[in-house]
Amino acid sequence: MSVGAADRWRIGVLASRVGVSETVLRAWETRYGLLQPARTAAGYRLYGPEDERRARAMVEARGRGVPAAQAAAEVLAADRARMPADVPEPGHPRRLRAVAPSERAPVTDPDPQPAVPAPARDRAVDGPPEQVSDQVADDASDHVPGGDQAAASPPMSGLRAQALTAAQAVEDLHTAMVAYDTASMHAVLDRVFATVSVESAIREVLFPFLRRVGEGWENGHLDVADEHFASDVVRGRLGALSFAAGSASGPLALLACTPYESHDIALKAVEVVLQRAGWRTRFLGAHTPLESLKVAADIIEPDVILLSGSLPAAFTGLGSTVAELVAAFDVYLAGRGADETVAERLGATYLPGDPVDAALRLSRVRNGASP
Ligand code: B12
Repeated sequence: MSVGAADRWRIGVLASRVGVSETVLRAWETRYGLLQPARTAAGYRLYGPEDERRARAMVEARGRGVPAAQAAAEVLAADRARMPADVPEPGHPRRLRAVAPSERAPVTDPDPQPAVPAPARDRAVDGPPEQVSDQVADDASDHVPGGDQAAASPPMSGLRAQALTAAQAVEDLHTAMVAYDTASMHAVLDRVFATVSVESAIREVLFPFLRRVGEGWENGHLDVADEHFASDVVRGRLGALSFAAGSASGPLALLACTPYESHDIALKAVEVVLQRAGWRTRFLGAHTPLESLKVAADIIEPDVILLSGSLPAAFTGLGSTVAELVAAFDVYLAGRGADETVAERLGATYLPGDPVDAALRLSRVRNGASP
């Protein structure tokens, strides 16, 4: 049967014909290869009757309660059984190859869940992180919507009987990210932050997600645009958390990246955790000239300066201002670009560990413990 122009539809049309959202269709396409749109000259997807048939079969299977991954596998298997050998199979790898079949752990339903309203922002000042974690998990357990279980991945720490696992959340974030679906990314993050402590969310979801984005960029499966988009969502979320006032009287930390350093998300995470531990913070962010850092430090007189650098050369060629900073303030170095040797060379102190560890370690040091 030949397919004419009238039988090709944009995604919105297919969505209304089949009765699911565009987001769900995109997820079924990127995740399971269920749909095989053609492209217009301008790059828009055009779907045809075969796509509609597969989408309807998927809807029908989902209606019977079949989990999404299984439903897609059944629809695609039925198609393969019907097809002559020389016809390209549905479910072919796509440019973004968001999740290759072999990589697919048991998956959750990509159908967007209703977003759980984020709990009140004042959760950030509930108390020390260790106490917050379990409390938040308990409070949230009634509100987290269910969904298909990712039975193979362990639940996030502090999590009781909820359906959400860290691996599943990372997976869902990735699926929404490759579809440039900001709302679904925030819906996933709403669920995460409603379920575990901020510290667990950072360590078990946000960073693994960023690392996965980095791998995707490195191996060519993701575009720089994806990386920028993902970074913006994560950083925005951490920025919103760090907006909390924090303590009015705790120690004061001045946070900055070295002059050539763009990566400031980890430092933002340190800020969030420090604030939750009762610190006051001032954040100067990426590409901070050391002379400017010194100007700010002279004005606010921080108890601690934390300099962050991810790139190997982040702490080289910094000039003489470092010596002035180190002479006047308690300066710590952190990030991939820092280690004991670098810190010793600059007369500063190395702060090891991931951002959550580092922030908690800094707090302990301020309370008299050794680093
Ligand atoms: C987001 C991102 C960006 C964003 C940054 C946005 C932002 N506002 O931060 C943008 C797009 C700007 C960017 C730019 C570049 N990026 Co980039 N980027 C990333 C990505 C995907 C996530 C970074 C991140 O926040 N990770 C979260 C942190 C917590 O995880 P982590 O890096 O594994 O860090 C561990 C420890 O080192 C430690 N840690 C790291 N930083 C800090 C900081 C503090 C304070 C503390 C306490 C601990 C700590 O915590 C983690 C342990 O759990 C990573 C991939 C990855 N693996 O992380 C690449 C990555 C870091 N980028 C990389 C590169 C090469 C670049 C560019 C040079 C690319 C280019 N050619 O332009 C530029 C750098 C420009 C510059 N002058 O800095 C490489 C670095 C390789 C290397 N070591 O040299 C990575 C690893 C990607 C890759 N796989 O190759 N990037």
